[in-house]
Amino acid sequence: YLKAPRTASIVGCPFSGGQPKLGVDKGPIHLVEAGLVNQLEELGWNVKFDGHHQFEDIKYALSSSSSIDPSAPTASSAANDDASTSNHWDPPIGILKNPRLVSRVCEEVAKVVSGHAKNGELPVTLGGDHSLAMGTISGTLDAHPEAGVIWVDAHADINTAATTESGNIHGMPVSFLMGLDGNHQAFASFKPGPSPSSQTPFAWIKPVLKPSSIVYIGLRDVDAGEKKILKENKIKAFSMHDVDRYGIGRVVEMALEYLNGGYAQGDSKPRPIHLSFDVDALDPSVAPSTGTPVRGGLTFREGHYICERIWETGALVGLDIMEVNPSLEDDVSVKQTVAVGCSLVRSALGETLL
Ligand code: 5AB
Ligand code: MN
Ligand code: MN
Ligand code: MN
Repeated sequence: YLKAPRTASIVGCPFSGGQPKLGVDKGPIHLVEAGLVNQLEELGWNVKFDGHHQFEDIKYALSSSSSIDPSAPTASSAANDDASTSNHWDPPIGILKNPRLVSRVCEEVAKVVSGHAKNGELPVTLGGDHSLAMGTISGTLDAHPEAGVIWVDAHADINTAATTESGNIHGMPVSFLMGLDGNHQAFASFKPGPSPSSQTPFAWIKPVLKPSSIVYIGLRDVDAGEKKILKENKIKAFSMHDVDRYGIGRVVEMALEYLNGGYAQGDSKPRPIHLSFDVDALDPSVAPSTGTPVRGGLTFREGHYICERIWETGALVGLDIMEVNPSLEDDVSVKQTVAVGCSLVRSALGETLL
């Protein structure tokens, strides 16, 4: 299995603002320090990596242009392990935490990913929390408007501002990408101003993801409001129950057939695929160091099989590895989770096929 030599661009995103636990911003640093760049080069890839993205300038621009009263009450300011503790320049909107920061960071990521993709490179984004997928998928769809998304996760990440109970935006990216109603209402009364901090968050996101253009694999912890959204929008989802029932082989075939159904008929070229992989899709015994682990997940092989099979289609145009948190669990667990993150990337980039 030898594909033409290609360039992979590593987009390191040390970002944790979409959820409350510190440490997930260290995920990309650990993945790179574990040797990911060399590993991909050994697979024959030309790898571009010019350091992790620093979102400090975004924070600076937001804070220094803030027109928000610093004395205004903010959300939680209690626990110091709470990365969602809000900044005076980014108070919650409804219960959404860090909305301006998450929005601006994802906007930046969208530009970077789109740029690489339009350059014919394969963007590999290392998170960071899964709110970043608003950026990566916006970027992929900007370069490949016809792409479909395979979202591998324990969670559906499709809460809207109207359904979220946590206010953590890493549980919401899909709803923003689809432009679901529950978000419009939340921002309808927002009065945008001229400074970066006073613009309406997420207004830059084009609702480019059609409900029929995404398939989930691995779901097992879906909120009631999310279940309703999945049903109403007829979104294709393979839960862990389906993985048990059909086996991972048939599940991935069904997912690919679904995305390719009606696509480019008469053309043998498969539909481009963006794979967004949240490591909490894997069982916590396989990937323990992640912020929202849920029992009963994918085995090591099931997770890797998904990556291998998607590589085999030759249609992969974007990859995310999200939610590795090296601050959670013991050293052995961290090493294991980081190693799994690296091997998922290698599998998606062709390692395991002979
Ligand atoms: B992850 C939950 N549905 O909205 C919420 O890790 C969890 O990116 C979201 O999949 C998990 O807060 C987000 C309860
Ligand atoms: Mn998840
Ligand atoms: Mn997720
Ligand atoms: Mn998680």
